[in-house]
Amino acid sequence: MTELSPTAAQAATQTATQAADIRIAHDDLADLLAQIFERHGCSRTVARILAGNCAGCERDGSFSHGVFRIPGYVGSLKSGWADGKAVPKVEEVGPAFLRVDAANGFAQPALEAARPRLMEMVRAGGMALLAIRDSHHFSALWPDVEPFARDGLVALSVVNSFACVVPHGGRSAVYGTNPMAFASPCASGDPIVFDQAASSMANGDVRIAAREGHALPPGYGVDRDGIPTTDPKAVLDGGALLPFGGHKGSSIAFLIEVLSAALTGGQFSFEVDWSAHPGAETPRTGQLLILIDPARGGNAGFAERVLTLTDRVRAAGQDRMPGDRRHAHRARTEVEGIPLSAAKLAELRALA
Ligand code: NDP
Ligand code: PYC
Repeated sequence: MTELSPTAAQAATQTATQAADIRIAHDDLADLLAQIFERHGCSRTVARILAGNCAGCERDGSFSHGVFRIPGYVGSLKSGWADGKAVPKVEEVGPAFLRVDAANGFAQPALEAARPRLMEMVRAGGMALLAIRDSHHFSALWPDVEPFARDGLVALSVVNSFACVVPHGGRSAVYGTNPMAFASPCASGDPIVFDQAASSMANGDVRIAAREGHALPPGYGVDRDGIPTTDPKAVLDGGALLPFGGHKGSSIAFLIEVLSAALTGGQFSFEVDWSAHPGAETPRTGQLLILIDPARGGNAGFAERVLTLTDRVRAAGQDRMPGDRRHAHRARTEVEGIPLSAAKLAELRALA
């Protein structure tokens, strides 16, 4: 097995581009995916939101959460685990605090339902918090935060998933891969956005590595007996990932469980039990989003200040900022189309 290098996302970009037989425009892909979601039980509104989100991941080279995820969405819908017709219930519980009961639906429609009032709150009060519960988040997190930064806001979001990560020094999986995404306006143009799992890598990338026959880097996972392994299949088959950065990543994973589940009223990752729903893959948990209007910080030049910082980081030798790869991928696929293999397109058409 060849080892994944240098990051899972870059390796996947290479593989996807090499395997591409066709190029498809973002809107055409979104239309096709919306047909799949509708066919498998989503309302038109939910189908369009999930399709746009998933096509956006494929467009940006977020392959661990692009079309690769469609069978998992379909599995959750067909098995009755997730409700594609759920109507989110938005409740205002304070001047800057919105709560949404996603009613066993997807997290992205819950965010869309809350968005107008959330924007009014942050414009009026300088900040706003959104707590989503009983929701399924099966995607990258950057699509949730990046649009807010394009509107001049700072955004931070966390979501928990399903138990597949051992706590530092632990023997059994407790945490999900638990991503955190942060977005900030930056005077150079595109916002600065990072979106990263609290685990050594995303579960989706482990699955892609298993499919492609790549070994994981050492120190990323353990097998079902808790023995360190670089075999992605051993990690998936009863094994687990480690948190990134030892005890520090473990504490971040803990924080994300507290904010996404305890605070919102959602389930902890270790409480997700889809055993009665064969084929289900979307974790039923919760999500927290915090928005801040940086103009309230008293610095009218906030975006310039962020640019000053990123310039210094680049000058110090960091060859790219988070989001650079994705934004470059987006710029390229908007011109050339999104690369897809003929086999994947046929699979999607069959599902539609
Ligand atoms: P990566 O490690 O691939 O990337 C994490 C972040 O670091 C990205 O913002 C990336 O930017 C940036 N980055 C990567 N390499 C560099 C570098 N050399 N210099 C500077 N920045 C860099 O992500 P993960 O594997 O941790 O997560 C992958 C995806 O999986 C995320 O989108 C996450 O939301 C998703 N996920 C979703 C879960 C869910 O429950 N819904 C659970 C876990 C993960 P860039 O994007 O430009 O490469
Ligand atoms: O890739 O780790 C992951 C993941 C979990 C839930 C959705 N994506």
